[in-house]
Amino acid sequence: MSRTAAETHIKELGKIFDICAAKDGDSKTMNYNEFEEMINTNFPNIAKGQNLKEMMAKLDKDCSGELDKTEFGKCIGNFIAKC
Ligand SMILES: [Ca+2]
Ligand SMILES: [Ca+2]
Repeated sequence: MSRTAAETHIKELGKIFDICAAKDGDSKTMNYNEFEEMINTNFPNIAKGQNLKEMMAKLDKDCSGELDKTEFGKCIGNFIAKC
């Protein structure tokens, strides 16, 4: 069965994480600089006017200082809720 449009979009979002998180050589987690660049490059309209530091702090559930893919998923979930 070929991939649906929805599945393709989900896959693309995962790819965005992989590409942005890999900037510092560790593609498993996204540090603040990577997060900021990811938002500014990919979600400038949706995230407009938001405090990115606060946003990241809220998403970072395990307080590791970086976002893993699950935490990134919550970020996307928040965006969907706002759309
Ligand atoms: Ca990284
Ligand atoms: Ca984390």
